Order: sequence, then structure tokens, then C-alpha cells
Amino acid sequence: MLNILKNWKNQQNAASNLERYTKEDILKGEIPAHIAIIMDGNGRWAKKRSLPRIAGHHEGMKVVKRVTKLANQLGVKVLTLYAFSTENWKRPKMEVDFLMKLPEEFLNTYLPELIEENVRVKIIGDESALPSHTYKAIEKAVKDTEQNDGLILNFALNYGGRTEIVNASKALAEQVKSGTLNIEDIDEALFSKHLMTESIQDPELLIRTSGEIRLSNFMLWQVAYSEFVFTDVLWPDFKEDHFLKAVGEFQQRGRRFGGI
Ligand code: V07
Repeated sequence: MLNILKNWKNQQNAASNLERYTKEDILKGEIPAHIAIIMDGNGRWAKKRSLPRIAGHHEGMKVVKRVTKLANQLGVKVLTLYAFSTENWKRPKMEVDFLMKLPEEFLNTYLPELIEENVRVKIIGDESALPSHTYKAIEKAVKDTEQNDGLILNFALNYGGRTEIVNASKALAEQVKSGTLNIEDIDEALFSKHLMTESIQDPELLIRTSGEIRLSNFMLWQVAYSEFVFTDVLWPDFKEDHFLKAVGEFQQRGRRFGGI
């Protein structure tokens, strides 16, 4: 009985924000193996400071490195970050051009450290449509980190969730048409293998920053059973404390998969 009361009290403290989660606290609980993040609020962060939107994107890039380092220290296996959606091409050309230079700047600055930290870089999304300078830098990073078996830093770049599902359907339809696959053998496991995440497990935790409460076409299939944590913090302000708090919130939730 005493334990029940203690647990209840701990939960109340955590829920009421009284408690600051430390890395040590978080490491005592279940660490989500895969965390996905919609890094929103870069433009708004810049606007608040009367800076151009690109200044927000640039600041956001630095946060990517900090969060990657902490996720790796916590023992997270996969960190998927929504860096550029298929809809983002509609932004002003100048902003798109700037965004397409960020992967190179990020890798020029941080790739040696990522290698040091045993991080493996992966990409989901249609890379073929990226400018060749962007594509080449990313491919080099993917290749240079192929042997690393620490955290997988998975960037969603020119990614769209519906297109991903449509493409998986097309691939399976082709196999049925050519007689190499029976319709009866299509199940969720096989379908999953034809998504761009392939062998990567589904995220247990999805975080979206900046107060927007929607999915925006991100990992539609994969987040079927994920816990969602939404925070008002803008991505460039999202620091270690906020990341620990999101994981702490995940740890407080009872995960049931529709069972009891
Ligand atoms: C981008 C910074 C983070 C906030 C969200 C938008 C702006 C890192 C990358 C990146 C991508 C691939 C890669 C290495 C780094 C990136 C874009 C935008 C397009 F291999 N941050 N970041 N790519 N932002």
C-alpha cells in the first residue's frame, strides 16, 4: 500500500512540473528505442527576434546535434528527425536554397564528432529530387558511418508519409502482377518492409515542438502505436532539459497496445 501511494505521489509531482528530470532519473526508466521528432517553430523563433527565417533554421541545426548527443547517451537506438517535407518545396526559393545547404553545413561541422560518437546517419525520403550538392554530401555521410553501430540518426528529407504508403503498395502490386507474390501473403509485417523505414522499428515516442498538434504527413504508418508528446517550446529553444522532460512524460504513461 505504501508503494502504491509513493508511486501515485511521484506521478503527481512529475505531472505537475515540480520535478526537473535529470539524466540519471530518466536512465532508471524505460528508454524509448526509437524517438521521432517534428522540429517545428524555427521560423517563429526568428520572427520573435526580428531575424530572417533562415536564422531560425540555422539555430535549429545546432539543436539537432545537441539532441543527438543526448539521445545517444541515453541509449536510444534510432532518432528520426523531420528535416524537410515534400510540401516544403512550396516555400520561397531563397529559403529552400538555404535549407538545401544545411545538410552540408551540418555534416562539415559535426560529421567527425558523430563518427567519434559511433552514430550512423540514414535518410528516408526521395533523395533523388535533392540538389546534387546536397545529395552527394548526404550519401558520403551515410557511407562513412555505415559501420557504426551506435545511435541511428535518421533524417526524413523530402519525405511524405502518404507517398511512402502509395509507393509500398505499388511495389507489392508489381510483385503480385509478375507472379512472385500471392495476395494472401501480404500482411502488416511484409507491408512494413516496403516502407522507407524498412528494418527500423516503429517509434515509441513522437515529439512535436512549437505548439502545433498535428502529424503533417509524418510517418503515418509507423506512429500507429506511438506515444505523442507535444510541447510549446520552439525547436531552436528545445534543449537537453526539454528532451529529458519529453522522455520523462513517455515514462509516466502506461503503454497498453489496446490490451489492458
Ligand atoms: C535542417 C535544421 C533543423 C530544424 C529543421 C529545419 C532546418 C540538419 C539537417 C541534415 C539533414 C541531412 C543530413 C545531415 C543534416 C537538416 C535540412 C534542414 C533540410 F544528412 N538540420 N537540417 N536538413 N534544419
